[in-house]
Amino acid sequence: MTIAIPARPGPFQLDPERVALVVIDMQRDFVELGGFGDSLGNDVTRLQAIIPTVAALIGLFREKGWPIVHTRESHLPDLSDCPPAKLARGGALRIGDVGPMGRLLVRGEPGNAIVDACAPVDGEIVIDKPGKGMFYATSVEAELKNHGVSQLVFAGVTTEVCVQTSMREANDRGYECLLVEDATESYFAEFKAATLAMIAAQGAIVGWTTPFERLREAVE
Ligand code: C5J
Repeated sequence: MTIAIPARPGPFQLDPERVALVVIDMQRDFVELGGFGDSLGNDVTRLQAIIPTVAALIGLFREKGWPIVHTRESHLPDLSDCPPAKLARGGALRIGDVGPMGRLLVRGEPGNAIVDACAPVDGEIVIDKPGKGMFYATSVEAELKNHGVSQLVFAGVTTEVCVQTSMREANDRGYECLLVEDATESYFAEFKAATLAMIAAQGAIVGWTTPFERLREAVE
């Protein structure tokens, strides 16, 4: 039986047998001072503000026993999975350069870790992705198939980059997608607002959006 979640542009019919949470890139590299996001001149405090809501959302899915996927944007230490066009762009530091939390966006470095409050626990799926989208060059589609998942609830950072790219990839692959509005954030308030609007526009052309409380109240 599905649960109707009040959402934009209309109710999202959540199926407890088929749903998974996807938490995009809640890494120190994007959220903390000294990381990749900070090196690009961004205000990371905007992203830190959603940590309690993302943690509560993860807690809700754990309580329900529903699958959870965590992603990290990351590259191999030799950067062989980082296209030159991506490597060439950046600010004061580039991908692979050494910052206060180790090499930026490189797997296994301290800055690449997911923040403690949102960290995965045993049994949860962790996907290292070299691109913005979670399906590009990863095993996530096979993992979701194994779990019988066809609906994805999205959270994480940043709204208009890796979250939106992943949602669009998921939408094209037939997943029904719900973005939790206050469990995602951008360095740019106007980009977040525009992304939320364009996702739900035209009858949920990419997916649905809802605040965490509406989701929590509906499923509890
Ligand atoms: C960015 C991301 N913003 N996780 N990555 O470069 O959105």
